[in-house]
Amino acid sequence: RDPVVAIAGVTGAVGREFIATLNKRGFPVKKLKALASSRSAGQTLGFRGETITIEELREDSFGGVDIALFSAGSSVSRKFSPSAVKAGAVVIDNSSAFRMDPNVPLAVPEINGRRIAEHKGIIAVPNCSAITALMPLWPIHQKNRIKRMIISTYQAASGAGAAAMEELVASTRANLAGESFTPTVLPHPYAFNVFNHDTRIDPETGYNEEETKVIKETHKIFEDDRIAIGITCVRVPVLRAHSQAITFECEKPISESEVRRLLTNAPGVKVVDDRVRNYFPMPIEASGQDDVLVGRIRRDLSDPSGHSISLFVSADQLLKGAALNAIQIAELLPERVAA
Ligand code: 11C
Repeated sequence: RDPVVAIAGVTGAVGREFIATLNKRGFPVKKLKALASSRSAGQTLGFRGETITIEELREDSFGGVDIALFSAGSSVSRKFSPSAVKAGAVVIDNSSAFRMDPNVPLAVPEINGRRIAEHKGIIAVPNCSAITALMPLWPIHQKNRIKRMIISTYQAASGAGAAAMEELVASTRANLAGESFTPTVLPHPYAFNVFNHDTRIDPETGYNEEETKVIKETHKIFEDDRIAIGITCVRVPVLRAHSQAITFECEKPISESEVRRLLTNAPGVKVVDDRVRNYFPMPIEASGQDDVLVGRIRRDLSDPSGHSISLFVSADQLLKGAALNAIQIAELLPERVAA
């Protein structure tokens, strides 16, 4: 039978994309439960011709729910996921709450979809910067182990939520009108600016939490703790797609044409690499697309040994970085596949 699906955090930027993605992929839903904080309870939303009233997320919200999609931050996931699991639901969690738990699969279907069947009630969606980097790196890593990678991110407002997206628009408008604007969501002025990712910096290492997450999650997803990773994560004034400059070093020599061939055949990846037209991945084009765009495929000239390649990547943070990856996981649940 078709599953009863609950969305916790339905009014957030990812929550809205859960609904759009369920519809776009024709995911069968017997009944949708829309859950959010008490602030949004009582509001309504349309789903497949029905009007659904948003209910307050509570411990007893999950009776009869088969699949619970969570995207309301890690403290909400920590508080309410156990009740969902106890009620018999499979939780697909977009937060960082359970990602490093050895009992929780950290899944990108194109990379380690086979891990989904091992779940014990919770499956975690990786951090969006990790998904964006690993989608194009995986097909290469399978053929020629990547032993080192250096990533610089250009992260969009959507990663900090719907309120940050609104702050980017409002602060840009104010800036253009010559008015002052005091940020309340992000720690620094956002319009016409670039700043260090807005997570806590480890005072010892100098790395922000986003960077640390990408390192740890890459090791878990690729099941290879020896990969050396250098990373710098910053926020740029873009609405919803993350970009990254990536340089990686393989164990054996690798050519540009081999990388282009592997990426052309990779599921969920689209090569956009036109040197004549100077046309490469751009967040404005990645926005709204399911595929991770990859281009600027070229030799890393700092490594004359021919083991290293550089890339530029853009992917919709709200789709492959979050909602789409979660729904792809739901599509592969053994409970569903068997039904
Ligand atoms: C950002 N990647 O762009 C973050 C958002 O670990 O799930 C998601 C944080 C996480 O700020």
